[in-house]
Amino acid sequence: MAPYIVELRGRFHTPALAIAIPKTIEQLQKLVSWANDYKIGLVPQGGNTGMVGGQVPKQGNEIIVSMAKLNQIRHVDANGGYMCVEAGVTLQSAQKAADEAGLLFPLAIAPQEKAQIGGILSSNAGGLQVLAYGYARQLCLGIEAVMANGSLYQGLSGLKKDNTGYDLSSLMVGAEGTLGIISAATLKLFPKPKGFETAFINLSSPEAALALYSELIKRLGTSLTTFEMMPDFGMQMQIRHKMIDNNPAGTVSDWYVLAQMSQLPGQSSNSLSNALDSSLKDGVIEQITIAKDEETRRQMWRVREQLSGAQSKEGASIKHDISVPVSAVPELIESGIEAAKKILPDIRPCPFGHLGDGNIHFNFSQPVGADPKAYMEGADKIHEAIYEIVTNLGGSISAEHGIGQLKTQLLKQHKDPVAYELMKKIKLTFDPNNIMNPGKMFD
Ligand code: 2HG
Ligand code: ZN
Repeated sequence: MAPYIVELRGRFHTPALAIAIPKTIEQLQKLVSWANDYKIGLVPQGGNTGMVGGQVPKQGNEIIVSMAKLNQIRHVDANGGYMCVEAGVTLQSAQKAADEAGLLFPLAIAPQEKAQIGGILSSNAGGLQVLAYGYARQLCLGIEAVMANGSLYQGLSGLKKDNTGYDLSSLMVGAEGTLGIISAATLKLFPKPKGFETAFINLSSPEAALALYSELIKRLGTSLTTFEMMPDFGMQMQIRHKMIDNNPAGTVSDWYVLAQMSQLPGQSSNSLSNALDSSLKDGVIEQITIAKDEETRRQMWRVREQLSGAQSKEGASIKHDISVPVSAVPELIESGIEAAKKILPDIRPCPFGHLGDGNIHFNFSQPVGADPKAYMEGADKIHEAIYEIVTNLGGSISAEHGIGQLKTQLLKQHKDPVAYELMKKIKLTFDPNNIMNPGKMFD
């Protein structure tokens, strides 16, 4: 059972009653209908890469439903610009299928070889290219799902327009398996870029990063596909743990930005470099390193993608996956660090992530040499301080990782009360016996 119940963060340890691995949609329907008759909870699971415990049991009497074997690419419609894939298809295989058809499936989260489409949609994942292409819900045209009574909702559609009442597919995307189990989906595809311009940028502060972001968006619009920020602590950790050979920026600075522009067919090249040059002249940034080849481009991406893993090598971390209006990010970071240091002076802040989406992973590594357990026991005070700042800035307590079993209380506290009550009623309507991922989203 271990591969199914042990998750990335090592925070949840509840066993399951059993693991079921359906090979056909009919088997999945029969399993769900049987579970509904006997009121047995089902926990749908994709690549087990979720960060809030949505994909692992909470009570200990649930069956984990692995979607791994429902992994057919049903079809790719290159002219229509979409493809239909089953839930267990990995992100990497979906990207490959699009690529082979001469198109792009732009969702970019790590680890691509593990994360599966069903989990990505159920958790409405975001990632490193939301800026230009949107998050999972915006990349999905429709879904097929097994509902609590075993019936099959057939909402698969290649239609760009379908204005026929409630959009149930959209509702089930991001529902974290609490309304039904997504078994397949139609996904939007995009023109493949002719190439990329990727840069690693040294800068002195989140304010500078925000100024750079606003300049680049003005000049490049949606061809700016990635804008990610990280502190030097993130770089130092990766060097210390030999996860990278060297700093791709060449020199050390307090902060770095990974920016990428996709050269879409018909666009002139080199605009990222031009835009960056002018920010360099204006003194907004300190230095620019442009990836000269594909290997360097990949290295730059790796430094960003490995950050979460690097933090786990550094001991326990207290995490906040939050969003605020983009222009409030510098204030968030400054006040957040100040508040956390007041509580624990040696705490090591590591705020990083999707600045262009206003989504910062406001993580804090334990002080050097501290006892991880004792550190995590003090997490509530830090959470309280950070969530208070987030709320005052009009932000969200979960920007992209969802609610799972980790944030059920926070959801209750922070969601608009009218929305929260309606959400509970929707849950009851879809799943009256509470067999669909029980204890997730709501206690
Ligand atoms: C990322 O952007 C992921 O790297 C993980 O969403 C963030 O570990 C984290 O806090
Ligand atoms: Zn993220």
